Amino acid sequence: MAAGGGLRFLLVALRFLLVALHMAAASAALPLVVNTWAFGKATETAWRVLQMGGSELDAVEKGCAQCEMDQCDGSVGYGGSPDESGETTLDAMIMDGNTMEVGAVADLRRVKNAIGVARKVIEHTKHTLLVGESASLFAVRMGFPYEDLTTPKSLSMFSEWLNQSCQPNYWKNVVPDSSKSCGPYKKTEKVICKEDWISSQRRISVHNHDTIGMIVIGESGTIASGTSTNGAIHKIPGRVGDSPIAGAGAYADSTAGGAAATGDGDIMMRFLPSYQAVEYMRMGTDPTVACQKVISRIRKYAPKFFGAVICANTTGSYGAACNKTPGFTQFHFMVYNPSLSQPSEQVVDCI
Ligand code: SD4
Repeated sequence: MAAGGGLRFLLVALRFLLVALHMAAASAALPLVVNTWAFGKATETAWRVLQMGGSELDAVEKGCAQCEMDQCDGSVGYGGSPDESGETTLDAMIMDGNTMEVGAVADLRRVKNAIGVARKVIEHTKHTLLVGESASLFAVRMGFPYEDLTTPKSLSMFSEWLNQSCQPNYWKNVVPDSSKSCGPYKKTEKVICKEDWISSQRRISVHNHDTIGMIVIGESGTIASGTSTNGAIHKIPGRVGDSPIAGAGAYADSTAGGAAATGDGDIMMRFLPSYQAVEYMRMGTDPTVACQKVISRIRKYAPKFFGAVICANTTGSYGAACNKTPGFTQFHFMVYNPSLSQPSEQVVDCI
């Protein structure tokens, strides 16, 4: 009897060990594609690019471009997040974790393939970030067509907002009172400088999130990352968020790891969360914990900010974290690695 019990215990222990080994292998296999939200077609495209012999940068570019074409969640790419004048503008970046080169565009107008243009910034300039009309001119020189980014849907979002007295918006310390009426606004004499962190929750939330952030790690350990977004709905024209900023929207260093962020960029970019997460992983911190640490740091100042971060280290281990708020308790992200036969949607409970 006792010997039988011992054997059974041994078998159970062995099974646990096998499951644990399998899980370790599943979470640390290369190559790896991880991206924000349940944007599975983007994951699949990036994976296919790698399988066909493309580079990690190619995979990030084409994966994010898939979302730009599909208007993932109706909001990456054209036809989403109209600004205060009704125009859709795009932000994107791509980073090479071997050379630490970054190409980025911000406030890009009338060009759909923002991450494609960002890639051209790496390939054909010595700059890092091009913005606004001049970025569009650069895009045209690089062979991208001018296209209208407005759609019937973005027009109706814009007119709905106008009909709601331009609520919500991003102004403060102005007259007329921006919490009640549309502009044009003038500055008030009295300026209340304290940031209303709480109100940020109203502006970008789980209902209007926009960003694909992607990390790709090749078999050799080369890491690339990137983002593409149409930013914050009803933004003040000229507003640029975290997504095209290296270290904020995404970061990659083939000697440490990769990370990408999504959420309220006006708040998140002040903390360079992607850079910070990569630095935590460089010190040996597990990717999930690295993601959690950057979320906790931001939360000290902005308890109700909307945001999430994905992290992956050089071995192919990955994780994610998000800030728990009443409307946002779980974050969905996508993973593809050799232990999976298709893109896998994963969920993490927010902290
Ligand atoms: C921005 N971070 O422009 C982007 C928006 C976003 O999920 O990621 N929403 O602020």
